[in-house]
Amino acid sequence: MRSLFFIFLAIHVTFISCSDSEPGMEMNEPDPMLVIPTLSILDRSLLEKDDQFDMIFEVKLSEATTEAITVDYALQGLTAEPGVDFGDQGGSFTIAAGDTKFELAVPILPDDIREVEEEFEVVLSNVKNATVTKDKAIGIILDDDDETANTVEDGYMTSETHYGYSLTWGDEFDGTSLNLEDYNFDLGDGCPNICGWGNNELEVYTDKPENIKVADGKLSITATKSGTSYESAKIHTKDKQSFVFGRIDIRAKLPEGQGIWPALWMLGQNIDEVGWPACGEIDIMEMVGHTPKVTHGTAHWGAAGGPSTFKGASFSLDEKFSDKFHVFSLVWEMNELVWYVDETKFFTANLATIGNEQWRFNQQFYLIFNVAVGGNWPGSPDATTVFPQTMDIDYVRVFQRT
Ligand SMILES: [Ca+2]
Ligand SMILES: [Ca+2]
Ligand SMILES: [Ca+2]
Repeated sequence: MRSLFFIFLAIHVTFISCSDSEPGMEMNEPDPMLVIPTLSILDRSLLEKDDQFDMIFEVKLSEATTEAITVDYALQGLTAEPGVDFGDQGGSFTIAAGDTKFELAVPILPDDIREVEEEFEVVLSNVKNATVTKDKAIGIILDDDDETANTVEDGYMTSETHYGYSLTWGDEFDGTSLNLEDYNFDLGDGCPNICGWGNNELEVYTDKPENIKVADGKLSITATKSGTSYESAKIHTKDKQSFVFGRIDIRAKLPEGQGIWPALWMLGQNIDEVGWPACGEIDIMEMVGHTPKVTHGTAHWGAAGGPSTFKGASFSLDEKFSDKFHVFSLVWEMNELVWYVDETKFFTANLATIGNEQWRFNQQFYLIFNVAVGGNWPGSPDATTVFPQTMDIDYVRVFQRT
């Protein structure tokens, strides 16, 4: 409203000045009073550091003008917490007449906790004497802390709450049996529909306590060997618990050895309608047991019937994933998947890198936990493989943005 009034005033002044001088002389010269620049604020991404510092957001004008430009701004926590991760004051600022930019400083507050990357938003409003082309900027705080503060005796531990999220569903495995309101078993060897579970795997899945149990606050899935046959377990939450977007934390200690293939993964809830891999697959964690210090995160997609196209990355530790618990996290937004181990980011898949036609990940997915034996990727167990082999899961927590 006020800028409209200003334009009206400027035109009025021009009109009067024209009438007071020679016609045609000043009409060709731009009147500086008429310049209404466009204003934008740029996104910013910086390491957290150990001491407080200012994250500088550049506010740019398309050109200088003779009027000062005043702007109000507010800071909003998305996954970064106001007053904890960044200074939470808003306010106003002025771009002096003749200047084309302003540096807006937002204090970034340090801590010693390892975290996933955190976001806040700078929102501009009530801009006078400029039109606005971009009135919001995302500030990303990249973590630079080591794992020490988040490490307990048996491994890495994530917080029970995350700012900007609420817990949608989870399982701490504090009972004495699997809650069948949340999970289904896959049983057998996959035959006749998908013998070897699509990968020429060797195991037969059971629901026997030797292969799957809930005790001591953990879900344990154990691969066993009897003669030349192998038994293990596989559970999933299809039609019972499915999700779209959020942060998923799974704390697990992995098995190891040639031919052992633990996985914490997801499939599109629409798999029965569209088939695999058209439904999409998100492998939050896979490991092949002959490389026990390396896990993998992967996204798969493709036409029904396969083969799948995929993109992923691996994450390596100095120690074996079977030594201690680690937390495998997926931070999943519209058009973006980000994989973490112990809150260290190691892979991002997004619309830009996978492509709009191929993106299957803006829909409901369900969770799957299993330990396979043998198969195309790891190959068969050999004389070095020790049985039984167990994957312990301490918790699975699904958080969604509030
Ligand atoms: Ca922080
Ligand atoms: Ca930190
Ligand atoms: Ca637990």
